[in-house]
Amino acid sequence: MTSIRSLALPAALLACLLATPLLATRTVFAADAAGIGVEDAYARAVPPGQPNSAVFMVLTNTGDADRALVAAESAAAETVELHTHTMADGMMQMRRIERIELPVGERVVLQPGGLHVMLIGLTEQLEPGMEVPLTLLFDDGSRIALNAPVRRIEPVMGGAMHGAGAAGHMGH
Ligand SMILES: [Cu+2]
Repeated sequence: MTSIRSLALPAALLACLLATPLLATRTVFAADAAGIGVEDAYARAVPPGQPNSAVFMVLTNTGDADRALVAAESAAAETVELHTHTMADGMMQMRRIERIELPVGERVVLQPGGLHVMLIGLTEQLEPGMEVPLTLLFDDGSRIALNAPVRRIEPVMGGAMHGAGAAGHMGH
């Protein structure tokens, strides 16, 4: 099976990513790009036939200005959107948002049941052991490229995932 990783990044950038674990923290590398640290990025493994998935991570604004994540790109999906979960009519629902605010000094957690980077129309089934290439775009025009390892994630919001009309969005 072809790994999504093979779709990925220019050699120089890939070398940089591979070198990252040698640094004290991943934040050191990412902050070079945008004053934003990216930690613990991972993508949700999906069963066969599931066309969508999501990527989660922790973003820390280590710079001196408020920032926002305004878009993301990935070769792993036809469409990539920024999403959050909100309560509507007593039910937790996912919806698209324009940006994820990253105030100075704050740590913003993208996690199941909350903020996430939505992968819509997967180009390949995501299985543990694979990595999803992802580029984050910020409001100052800067970008951070990373590879998010695929992990199996147990549903954490059991009840919320079973709402009517949520079938297409199960598990995010
Ligand atoms: Cu979503």
